[in-house]
Amino acid sequence: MPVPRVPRRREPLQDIAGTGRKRVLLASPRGYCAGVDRAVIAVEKALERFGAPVYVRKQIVHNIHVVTELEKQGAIFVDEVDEVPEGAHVVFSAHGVSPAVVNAASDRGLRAIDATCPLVTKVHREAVRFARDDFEILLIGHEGHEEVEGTAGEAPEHVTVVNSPDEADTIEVRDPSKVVWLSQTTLSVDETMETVRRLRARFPQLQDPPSDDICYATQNRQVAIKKVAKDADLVIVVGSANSSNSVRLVEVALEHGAKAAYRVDYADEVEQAWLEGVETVGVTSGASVPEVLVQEVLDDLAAAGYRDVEQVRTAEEDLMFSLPKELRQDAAGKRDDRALGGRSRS
Ligand code: 2E7
Ligand code: F3S
Repeated sequence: MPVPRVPRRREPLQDIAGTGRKRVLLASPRGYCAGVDRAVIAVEKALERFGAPVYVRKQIVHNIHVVTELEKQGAIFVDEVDEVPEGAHVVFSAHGVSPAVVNAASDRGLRAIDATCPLVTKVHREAVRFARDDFEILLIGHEGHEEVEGTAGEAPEHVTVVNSPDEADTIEVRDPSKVVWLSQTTLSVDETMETVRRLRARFPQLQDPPSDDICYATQNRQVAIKKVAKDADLVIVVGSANSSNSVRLVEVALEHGAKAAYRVDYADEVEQAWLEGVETVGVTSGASVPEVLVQEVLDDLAAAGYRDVEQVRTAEEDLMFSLPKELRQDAAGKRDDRALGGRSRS
């Protein structure tokens, strides 16, 4: 059973007089991307269709609130498919899985529902194709992150993970005339370009991916927070500690002018001391964060005198994905082709 959460701060934030014009700049786009919307709905649909429990391999998305809410509805999160009873339904998380995991689930007779984001599947296909053409793939990303494990697992013999720009200076390749870079979807765009620059300085024949691997949602949220950060004394990013794209938003804010930036899971983690002397608070959220959590931060900020909220919109998002194919038929056997996504519109 999920453990109830103990509030961090019991006292409401105080409206301290003496600060100048208090305001909030609210970044847009923020929050749910199309891949997260689809993955969360996939778990809900699976529960509705097959009944509880439905097993989910890893966190469906990296957000503690989403996971806790789905647990309440009957989802059971496991680390590996060998923890799932034979014959049960298992959902693969939005971050994707390697073929080894797909095979292990099938060997166990599990009924798998693949909620891998289609934009991750695209990167998997690129990895398979370049490996087939005998390229060495330099996968820029964070070792140990589920997405990187899944993508690397498509062609383990061909993939070398490059964790940082500094690693680009030291990695070795077999044949410098046959190298390509691919990347995790949720990296900092600027840092990734720096890694590529340093790789290309060493391997001039390095090939680029056929299209951007850093996804539209990651890029849009970074562009929006850059615009907010240049005018912000403080930036608050709502998102969980293991959410790569949320953590990147804190870093990008600090690199683009925010005087301070913090990540919180919940509004009650915002500390009174952070607001000392602060006129402008920037607010955003990662791609796995439900909007209700942002609203709670805005409510607490309003109590502290930050009632003037201005949206800073740098893009419109309307991408939608259809449900995983295993869920596209309704209980009566009729096709359910409903497109999903776009909840991050605000
Ligand atoms: C899937 C993918 O769940 P997240 O916080 O994941 P990250 O990768 O940022 O830790 O965000 C949504 C998401 C992003 N990328 C889901 Cl591959
Ligand atoms: Fe997919 Fe990008 Fe979201 S890879 S899950 S659209 S952050």
